[in-house]
Amino acid sequence: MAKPIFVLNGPNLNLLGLRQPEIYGRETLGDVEAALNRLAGDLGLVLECRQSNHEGELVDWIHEARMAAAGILINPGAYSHTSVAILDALNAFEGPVLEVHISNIHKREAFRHHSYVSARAEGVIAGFGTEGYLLALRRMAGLVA
Ligand code: CA2
Repeated sequence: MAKPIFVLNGPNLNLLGLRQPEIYGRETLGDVEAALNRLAGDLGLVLECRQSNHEGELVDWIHEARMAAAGILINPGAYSHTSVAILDALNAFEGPVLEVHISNIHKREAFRHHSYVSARAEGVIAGFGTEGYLLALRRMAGLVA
């Protein structure tokens, strides 16, 4: 059986749809994951969707992906801007990595303009709202085909 795509969401993204809809929209993380799973079915992909508020847990899941995943679609949340540990873990993963940000990080505070993860990602989507996850998944289908 084909390996799944790991869809990893970082800290505070469990609050999607519950707070700050003007920045992050009204869809919950459950809504986003359901839409991703529907699209994955059309694309012939299987997803493993996880969210964590803990840097080390995300690192552990990226290590797990080395054996278990065909690709990683990740919104590292605020860890994008701080985590060399997540970058190092992604550098040890051999498959494609796509980075998603719901908001346009370049239009926001200066500290959000740099992402460590972007140095490893095949592609980055920012500012397309939650639709960015779906666009990234379409791209992922091409990368793992
Ligand atoms: O735009 C994105 O997707 C971000 O990765 C979201 C992170 C932020 O730190 C990054 O700079 C950009 C924050 C996620 C917080 O998500 C919330 C959602 C609803 C309510 C509160 C927080």
